[in-house]
Amino acid sequence: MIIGIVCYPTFGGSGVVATELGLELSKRGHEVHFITYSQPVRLELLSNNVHYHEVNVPEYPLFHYQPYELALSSKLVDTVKIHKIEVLHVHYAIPHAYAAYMAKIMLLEEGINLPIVTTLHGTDITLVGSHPFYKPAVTFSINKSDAVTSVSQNLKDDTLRLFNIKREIEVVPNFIDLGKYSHSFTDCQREMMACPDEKIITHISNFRPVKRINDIINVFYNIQKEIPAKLMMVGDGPEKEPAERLCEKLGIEDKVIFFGKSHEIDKILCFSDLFLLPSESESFGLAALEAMACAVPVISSDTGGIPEVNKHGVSGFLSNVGDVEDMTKNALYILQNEDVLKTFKTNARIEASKFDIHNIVPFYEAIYKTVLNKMSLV
Ligand code: GMT
Repeated sequence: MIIGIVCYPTFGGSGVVATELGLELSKRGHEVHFITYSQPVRLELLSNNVHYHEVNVPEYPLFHYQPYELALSSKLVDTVKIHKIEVLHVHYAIPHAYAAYMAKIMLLEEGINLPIVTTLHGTDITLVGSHPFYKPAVTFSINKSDAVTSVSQNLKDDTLRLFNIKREIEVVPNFIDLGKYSHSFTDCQREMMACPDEKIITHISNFRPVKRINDIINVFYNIQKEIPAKLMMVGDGPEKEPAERLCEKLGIEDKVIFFGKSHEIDKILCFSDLFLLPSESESFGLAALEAMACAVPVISSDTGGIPEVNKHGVSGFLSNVGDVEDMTKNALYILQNEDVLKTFKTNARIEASKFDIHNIVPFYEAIYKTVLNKMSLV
């Protein structure tokens, strides 16, 4: 198949999932075209069946807001025609599903019936999409897609609760390429980060308020009072600076390393003992899954789709949002006993294997085939 993929090219989970999906589809013999405003961060290699088409939005001073949807839908029309794209998979409803529908209508005028598959990732539904400013357009775009998927059962339930959805939503969970995370790094430089007796705790995110960064610092503050430990904070975003200030205030700045954005999260995870994800809401928690794939147990909140990934008492523990004391207790339970830590590490990897890319990507292929067949009947 010739598949177009529209996504956000940044470090966010939806862009990562879209990129990994495209790369896997190309390995399975499909031709994949990424269409977005810059090359996706995990799309390092282009090849004869992986292509990238940049959407440019010319700056024009008359416009207070530059019309990205307009530029994207025009680019989609051109790219679909030139490369004979058969199915378009858009990740994140806003504005991708909306722009895709406009492209579909324009293409129909030219006799091309392009099926649109929309994948809902979470923030497009829970945090942004349900805002009254966007809700009618998001509802319309979802209902006009030829197939809709969500990355967890919880997100599907939220979507059906928050929007007036008239079509089936299929749950296709996020996935992980376990092969990528199974080699033990010869350059896993643990000693550069911590002393042998120090436990290493890690958090990776885009440091938005929804990630509850202060809870991470406070849980770590409690942990390091009981056992030697270091905290690795990976990523960047609005809550990073306040977090650095909080570490200084608590006097733990020498025990917390802020990495900023990193392309080497697998290398950081390979020396981690525990992952913290205390988010306010999280449709899936791809970062937790990536940690588990590296055999790192997860202490998380019991919110959104996280319980579908992190199994309480098996791959880690779940606590109520904001319950720093419970998270501390659970973290210490895992970290203070080497046998317990070993069991949780093994379990984390086993649970992650349920989301192996090779098991999940065929679901998307089946959806593409179904929508293509439906188009040919029209
Ligand atoms: O929250 C983020 O880190 C970014 C956000 C995004 O839009 O890329 O992530 C969402 O999609 C990911 C991939 O499906 C999910 O793993 C995240 O849980 C989800 N974030 C939220 O729901 C807050």
